[in-house]
Amino acid sequence: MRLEGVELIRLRLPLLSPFRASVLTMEARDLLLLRVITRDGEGWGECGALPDPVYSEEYVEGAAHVLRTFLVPTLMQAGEITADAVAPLLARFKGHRMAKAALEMAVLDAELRARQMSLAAALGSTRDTVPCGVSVGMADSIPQLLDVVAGYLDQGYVRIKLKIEPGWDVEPVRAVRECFGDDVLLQVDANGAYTPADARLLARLDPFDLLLIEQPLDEDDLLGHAELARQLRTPICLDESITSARIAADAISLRACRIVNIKASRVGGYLEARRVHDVCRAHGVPVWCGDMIESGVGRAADLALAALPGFTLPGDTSASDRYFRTEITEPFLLVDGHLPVPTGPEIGVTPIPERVAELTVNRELID
Ligand code: OSB
Ligand code: MG
Repeated sequence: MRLEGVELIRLRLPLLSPFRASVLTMEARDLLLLRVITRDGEGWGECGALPDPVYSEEYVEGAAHVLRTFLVPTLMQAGEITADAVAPLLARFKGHRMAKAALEMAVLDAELRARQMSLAAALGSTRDTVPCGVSVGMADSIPQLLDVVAGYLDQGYVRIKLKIEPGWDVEPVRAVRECFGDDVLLQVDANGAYTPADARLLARLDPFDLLLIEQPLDEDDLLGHAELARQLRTPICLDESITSARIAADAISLRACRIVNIKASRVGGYLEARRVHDVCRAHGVPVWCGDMIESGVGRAADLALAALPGFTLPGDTSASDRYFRTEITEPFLLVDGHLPVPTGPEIGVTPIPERVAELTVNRELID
């Protein structure tokens, strides 16, 4: 297909409750959607970048800039393209994986629509539904945290992830274990808030039988994670550090992690995410699907990814009402702790024009 134009759509989706992690507090999700226009139809992509460069170095305004200035013009000048060709065509531009991922996703969506094929089928996914966990932000007090966790367990979420940082780690974990018992699947995510000197503190989490501790150290500290792994019983899972299939292979060889969180946006797209999955599966390393507080567009594609056979742990792919009052697609509803894998052609959903219009801050057409 040939790209005739790309629309950058900036949305602001108010969150039902603020989300707090070591690196951010968010009250509304400011996000970037992409709509590619081709002669054969349109395609949608969502950019994982947050408004500020606090999770990774990318941010919404930066992603819009690199798309507008380099990535979109390169694809538009390339003539006939396929989704497989997007990453190689953009490879001479360094980094900017989330911006690239959004563009590849939109091209992939358009291609799958034209071929009447689902993303799940294209990726080789094997399940119809995906078990879902929920990521619980830091609270102002332990009783408030316990209320929030109780609510999610009532709704049927099959796994709880607590955001932690120094000063909010052992006590919240202990309180959740004491209140809800040892059977709850429980894990923690530090977003890099600790240093190698915190090994003894982090070892105090070992008695609580956590599934994993996610990204305790800085993203570029693979050796530090390997050293820390030798001092902890809790398995280390990497999120921010894993930016490609090659880095995943390196991290596994170095024994820096025993589990990998896969976010397509962080690794440059769903096609690379599939390769990260394949590398991990070949090494017997379990993976699960992360989330960037995405709208229904990203969620639909994430569910297709999370239906691959190596995704043996519940992901952060929560239902639409975990995040938003207004979802821009048909909402994803939790049934028995699971979400359905979209079966329709393309990534499985189409944004509802009125909803998009209602939440749009800015639209820009590149043609
Ligand atoms: O580290 O997984 C993370 C949100 C923003 C940035 C980073 C992360 C997260 C989450 C969100 O944990 C999980 C969710 O969508 O519930
Ligand atoms: Mg994380």
